Amino acid sequence: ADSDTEPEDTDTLSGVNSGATGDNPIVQTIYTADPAPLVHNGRLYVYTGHDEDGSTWFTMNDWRLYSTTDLVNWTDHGSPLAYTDFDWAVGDAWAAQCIERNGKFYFYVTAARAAGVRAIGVAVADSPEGPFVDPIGHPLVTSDCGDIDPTAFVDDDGQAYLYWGNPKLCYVRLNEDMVSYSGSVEHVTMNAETFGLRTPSDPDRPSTYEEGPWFYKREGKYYMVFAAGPISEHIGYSTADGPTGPWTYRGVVMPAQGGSFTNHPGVVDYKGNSYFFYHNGALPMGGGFTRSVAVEEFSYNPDGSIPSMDMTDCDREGLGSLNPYIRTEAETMATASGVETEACSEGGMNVSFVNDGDSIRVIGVNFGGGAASFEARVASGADGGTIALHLDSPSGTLIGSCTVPATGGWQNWETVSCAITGASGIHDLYLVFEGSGDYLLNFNWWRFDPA
Ligand code: FUB
Repeated sequence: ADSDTEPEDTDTLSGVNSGATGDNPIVQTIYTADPAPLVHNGRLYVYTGHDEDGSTWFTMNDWRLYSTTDLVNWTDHGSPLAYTDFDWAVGDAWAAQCIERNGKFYFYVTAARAAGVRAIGVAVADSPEGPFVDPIGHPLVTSDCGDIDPTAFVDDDGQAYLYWGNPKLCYVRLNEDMVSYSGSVEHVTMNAETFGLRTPSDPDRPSTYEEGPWFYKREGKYYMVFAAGPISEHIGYSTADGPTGPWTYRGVVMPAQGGSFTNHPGVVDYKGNSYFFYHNGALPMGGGFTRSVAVEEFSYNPDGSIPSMDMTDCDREGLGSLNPYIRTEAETMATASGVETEACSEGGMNVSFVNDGDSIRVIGVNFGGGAASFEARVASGADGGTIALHLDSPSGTLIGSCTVPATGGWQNWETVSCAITGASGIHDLYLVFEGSGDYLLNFNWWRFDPA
């Protein structure tokens, strides 16, 4: 990120970000999979896997992190962890979940310990954004369960559980340190009653359970939401009165849809609503190995059951509006057309690989009584360009135009400003990039000043 030459723009080559219109997928700059939501300090974080562009297998090298406070604008936090952070791992940064206990964040991951041989690892950090380190230097669990897809939960009595597995569903009781366990690996009973009748039957899979368990407790009931087969996967769920079962199959949460033969659930409550995260192949060039994370809002039925949901590219109502008079990271966006992100030398991420006509949409910007000026933190190793600010559509009312000069390097940051007229009330803000040449500018953050 601190080089003065832009590396190859691989995402544009594969077409990943040529523009989605709805609020799903929530990430439109890279392919993401296996969502794992976590609420901390009033923010909703979503950890994801990362399908490499052009993958023809689950080629995944790192995990990614995004966060929101309104469910429409997502901030890109980059990669908090990669398989290379585990000395013992050789690849396969597959499904993971991060949970908090006593102010520490425990990131349970799938990674390969030898080619095609996977294990469950753990990394720990003092913040949800990392940096995460492997505190034990070896896999946390290896077993005969098919060691992928960990999900962890700390019960009200302080006992923590780690479930995982494909084709089996297994669990261990984690110790209070969260990085070791006591007792043996337990195998969960799988049959039609516990995890659903599989049709057609499969000698290796006595129920619909495939993989991707998501374990949590709500109003005294334990939930196991999981990817179910046969392939293409749908999402099913079971419930139990205790943390280790016995489990009772409850039905389908999401049918097989969306152009990816896998799916992977993540369920969370945030600001009084319930959200179901999953993945599909909805982005351009998307499919089974180039997936994208999406989310649906839902309400539990009065008896605690989960309704069945379809995948949508919905236009969600934002939970509140965005204050443009405090600094907003440029990598906070509802929809991204053409742009990418990369690590920024000033910290966090910046928007990168910006071409003429690319744009970012930020939903629900509350200009209040009016804005007088706009500031942007920018860099350009080329000739720069213009950030044109439009309301409500990429060609809507033009409220200002900010010129970005050449700054002598893609990470040589300068703050530029321009006058604003005609911005008051709540609008979607489109930041439209204009200029000539291959790449125009990089963009770290922006802020308006009130009139
Ligand atoms: O993303 C790689 C694997 O695909 C995950 O571990 C599974 O849950 C499936 O989504």
